[in-house]
Amino acid sequence: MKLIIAIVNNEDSSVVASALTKEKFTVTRLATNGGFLMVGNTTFLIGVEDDKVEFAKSIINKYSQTRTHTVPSTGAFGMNMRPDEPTAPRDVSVGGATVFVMGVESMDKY
Ligand code: 2BA
Repeated sequence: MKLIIAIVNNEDSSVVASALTKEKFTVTRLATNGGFLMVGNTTFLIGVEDDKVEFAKSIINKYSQTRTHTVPSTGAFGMNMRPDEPTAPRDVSVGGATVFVMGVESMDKY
């Protein structure tokens, strides 16, 4: 068994969750924040049998889009923690999803 940890843009999270549950995957959604942009995203925890990992990843990939996020010139972001040193606005590419796959030693439900 594997645990998929998938970080998905909030704008894609509902459609990703729907597509996964439609295919009988069980998912947990966590409300998370990126450390760089410090904006909300969604982290999915998905426990899957080994032979279903690629199928789950293909669904996440299908519904997760790449977007451009403009970082303003203030210092309130991870890239520039000093408000007295403003930087020029810049565009950052975000996503699609960032996906980790981890081995699971055991899974129990009590
Ligand atoms: P954030 O940390 O807010 O990062 C948003 C986007 O900013 C990233 O998009 C990347 O293009 C850029 N970025 C992040 N850290 C950077 C840095 N130190 N210098 C320059 N640019 C940087 P994605 O790579 O698509 O990541 C989207 C979100 O996925 C991230 O939000 C974070 O929440 C998560 N993530 C990505 N890679 C991760 C990793 N290795 N470990 C844990 N979380 C990760």
